Amino acid sequence: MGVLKRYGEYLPVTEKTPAVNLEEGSTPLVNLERIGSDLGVDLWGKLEGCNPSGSFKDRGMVLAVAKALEDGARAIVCASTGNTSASAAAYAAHVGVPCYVLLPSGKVAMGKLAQALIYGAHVIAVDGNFDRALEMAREAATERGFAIVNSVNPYRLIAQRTGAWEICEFLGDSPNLHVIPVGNAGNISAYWAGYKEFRGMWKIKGLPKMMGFQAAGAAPLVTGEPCPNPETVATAIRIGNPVSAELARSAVAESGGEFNSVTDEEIMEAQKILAAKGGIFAEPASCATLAGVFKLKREGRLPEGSSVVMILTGNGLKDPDAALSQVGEPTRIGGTMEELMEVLRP
Ligand code: AN7
Repeated sequence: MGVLKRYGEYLPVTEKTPAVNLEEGSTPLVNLERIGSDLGVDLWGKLEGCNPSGSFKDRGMVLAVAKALEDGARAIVCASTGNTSASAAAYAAHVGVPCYVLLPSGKVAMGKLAQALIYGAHVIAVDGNFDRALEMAREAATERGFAIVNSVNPYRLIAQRTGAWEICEFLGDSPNLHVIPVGNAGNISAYWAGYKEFRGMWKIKGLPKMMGFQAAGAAPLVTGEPCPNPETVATAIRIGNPVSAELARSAVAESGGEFNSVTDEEIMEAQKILAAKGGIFAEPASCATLAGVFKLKREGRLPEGSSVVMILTGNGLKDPDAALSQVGEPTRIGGTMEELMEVLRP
């Protein structure tokens, strides 16, 4: 029913806030039995790729855009590795407000670029990485009086907490481990706040350990210092200087969790396994979660029987190039039944 409608009473929504709604949120939480039983855990995937623009960004964007409208903003602006721009462009189009998006040139997955363009945003390709594009977007917002809808906008993280509430409502408790990809570090911070708040309001017993996974080539929270030239196949999390680093550090420390990194090879292998043994096609950044769970298992640090929720942040269809680069070709045949029978072997 949309995040503002389902959770409006727990969000900063007033009678003046426009009821923006693309039916975001309420995403499936799927039990991944085949993969989980191999690992000896109760493994769940939260399918954030089922949101209207195909990523978790819609949860927070709906409130950020509603508040921008309420405040009379003339336009919205963001920098993005792809998903924020797709989401901002979608909501801007839905409500009819101009949208400017700054993207690191050549480093955004094809589906996300197509989304921003088809939704009618002004798309600006910046010769620089995401971190630089974000600095520029922030300055431009101040200069022009536009609403910035990156996660420096507090409404984004406030509404992203709803993901944690949905998980707790569905499971009847929090999971033991919350496994999540980390880029700009907003989502892990929002989930932690969400779990703590849910415990206060609805009296669940536990809180999860927050396990944040970064790509090895863009892992500032693992190394402890900004990464000037982030590089990874998981372009969504190709971020060297996370805005919400401090909040994320507290989330991990308070929960007794950790930051860790996974290589591009591990990410792509996990993407294949999630698809071929789970029936879920998630984009590479999202698959840092399963790669991380495998890593914990290899290191003997995945407690037997624990409940593990992975936040599968974005839809695999956004980045078909990444998937195609690691699978074989279709089996080609002419149009005869003989040839078909030849290849239909068990
Ligand atoms: C699929 O779109 O930063 O740690 O500009 O698209 O909250 O930043 C995307 C981030 C994980 C990391 N998974 O979340 C952007 C952008 C996917 C993402 C992340 C992103 P944060």
